[in-house]
Amino acid sequence: MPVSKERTLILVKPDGVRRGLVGEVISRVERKGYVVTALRMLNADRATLEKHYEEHQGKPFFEPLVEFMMSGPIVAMIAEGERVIEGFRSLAGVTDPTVAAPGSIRGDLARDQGTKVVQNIVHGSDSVASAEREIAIFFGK
Ligand code: DAT
Ligand code: MG
Repeated sequence: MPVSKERTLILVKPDGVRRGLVGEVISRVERKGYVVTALRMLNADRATLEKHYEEHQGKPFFEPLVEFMMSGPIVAMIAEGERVIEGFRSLAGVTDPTVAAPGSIRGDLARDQGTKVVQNIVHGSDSVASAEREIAIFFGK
């Protein structure tokens, strides 16, 4: 694999699956030119989610976040391409869907629901180290 080629972990969260947006997310990833190389639907357990979100342990939204992520099935995928980590974060938009740019997944498809945890359709890894760690959690080594 050339050094510039990256992998990222994308999750369609329970709100995205419930609303039938799995295809929409995959479509945006593919239309941008990234390649989906692995895909699975699962009901994530608490241990998996606490590991995935370990950087947020102790924050007030941590428990609501884990509960939300356990509230229904999620879809995990690996996407590949040059600078895909940064590229998918850009496709997703900023964390707060109220102000995420129109044209982004969160900006177009999500909004504040008045819940303790922000519900924003997708997760995307934020660095090479996070991507490799998160891919191992959902897909093994
Ligand atoms: P991102 O998913 O954009 O990388 P993050 O890693 O900071 O954001 O947080 C993980 C998720 O937790 C995020 O997608 C939505 C939720 N969240 C983050 N900050 C929050 C806050 N201040 N209040 C409520 N939920 C929050
Ligand atoms: Mg994050």
